[in-house]
Amino acid sequence: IERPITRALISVSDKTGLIDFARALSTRGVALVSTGGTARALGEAGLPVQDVSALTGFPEMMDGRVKTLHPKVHGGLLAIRGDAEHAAAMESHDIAPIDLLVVNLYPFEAALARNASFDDMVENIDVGGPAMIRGASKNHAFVTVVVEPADYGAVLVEMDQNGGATTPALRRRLAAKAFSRTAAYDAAIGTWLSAEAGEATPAFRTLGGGLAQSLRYGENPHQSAAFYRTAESRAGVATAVQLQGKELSYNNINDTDAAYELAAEFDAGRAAACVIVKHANPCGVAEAPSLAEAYEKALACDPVSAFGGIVALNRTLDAEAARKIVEIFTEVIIAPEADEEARAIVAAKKNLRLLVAGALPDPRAPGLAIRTVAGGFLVQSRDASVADDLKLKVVTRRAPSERELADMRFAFRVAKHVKSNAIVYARNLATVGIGAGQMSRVDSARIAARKAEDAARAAGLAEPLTRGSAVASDAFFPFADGLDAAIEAGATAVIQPGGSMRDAEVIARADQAGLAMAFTGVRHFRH
Ligand code: 93A
Repeated sequence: IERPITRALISVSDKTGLIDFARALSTRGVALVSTGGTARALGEAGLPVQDVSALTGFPEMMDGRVKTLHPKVHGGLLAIRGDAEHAAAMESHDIAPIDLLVVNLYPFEAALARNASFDDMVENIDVGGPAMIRGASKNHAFVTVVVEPADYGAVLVEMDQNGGATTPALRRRLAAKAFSRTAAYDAAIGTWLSAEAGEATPAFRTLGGGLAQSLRYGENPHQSAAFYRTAESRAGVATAVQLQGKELSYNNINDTDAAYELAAEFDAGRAAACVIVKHANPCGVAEAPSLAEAYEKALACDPVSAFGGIVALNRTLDAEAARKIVEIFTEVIIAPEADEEARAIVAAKKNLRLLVAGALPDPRAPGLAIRTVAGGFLVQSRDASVADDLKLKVVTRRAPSERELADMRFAFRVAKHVKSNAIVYARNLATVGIGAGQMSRVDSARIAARKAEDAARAAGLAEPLTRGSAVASDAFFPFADGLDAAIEAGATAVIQPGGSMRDAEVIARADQAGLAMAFTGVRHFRH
């Protein structure tokens, strides 16, 4: 049998719904105890209420900093009902049980939102409220704790159904909510004070991180920025050693990360690979027997965009590759290592940043990806699906040739790292046209083909390298028109996740054009 609620302590800053709730309690025979402002509001509404200072025998003092911090309050909340010793302590110190605690805290978050002064913020740090909430929540076996007006109704409903008592289930649920509330409240205070102290926020510390670098500015000069490391010791831009060059900027770091994560998708034991990135998208990617050849092939894809790009390699930077890379303006080179000769060649370009990461990150490793949204953030597991591991399902009458198959996997590997909608044409293990970040897939396909035409013209080729290429799409073709654009560009093989309502239509179009097409069953959206 649960004990009915006989006495409630109410101390609320947000007085929404207060009077109705207090009246309902009072009508049900619950005695009310309250702090200054709350007691005044109840009194004005004609409700019988005992002032907490009358209960404690102390006036509220120090501007209200000390009002409920007293054994008569905390003893009443924390005493184990039915325990002989606790009962004796209550008896000898004249402590009466408090069965229901109704508290909402000083509006610290609201003060933060209105940009209050430092002193104002400090005054808005509630001490007695959280102390009572913690006490009542710890003792939820007997005490009901309510930290927001939204729960007033549920308490009354249960009281009416249970002879004036709440159920253990409700008390537990409310206690859990109460601890979450004080945790969030303290986190807000901690974050605010950390910022005031010029430190990393607790959120970053929770990730085990620390400040890696204060940045001159963010994506744009009017934005402030900093670079933090997490405890995750993934090889990459955050853990790499910068051997030379200007300080890294926000955009450099972002682009270098994009480039190196893609470079790491290429097994260094199989071939040398080079990735050139601009604005976080690859503008040229290639595999070849040597890094120098891979760089040349990657550069040929889109030499216009590659100017001022980031170059990422999957093997130790050697002299031959270094000589080629320094021929055009490059912002950053990142590789697992750089040999002595290569370092000397790069040294001639004083501003060029050279980073060695020590290793390639494992593309299959688990990890988190985080991004902010207004008022919150999104967390997801890394996209750890690797092209080599995919079981391809050929859906066309014609199966791809070995060469096509190699280019298909290559193109899909790259497409994973291109902003959606992504279309990637590849031939001979090099990208020949990349369409990124368009709102329609057909636009991406057309842009990629057009870029290939431009590259061919610049190189004096008779026809664009998309002729005889494999094309990858990061997600299914919703309509056949995206495929039409690829057919027009001369692609002979297609790799895509499949799964569209119109797959049959798309497959029929591929068959009609004599294309080989395979489904991966895996989508690679990237935004
Ligand atoms: O300054 S406090 O940390 N010291 C206290 O002892 C104390 N007890 C309750 N703030 C304290 N409170 C808070 O006062 C409550 O959490 C509530 O937010 C507020 C209600 O004050 P009033 O009833 O005077 O409006």
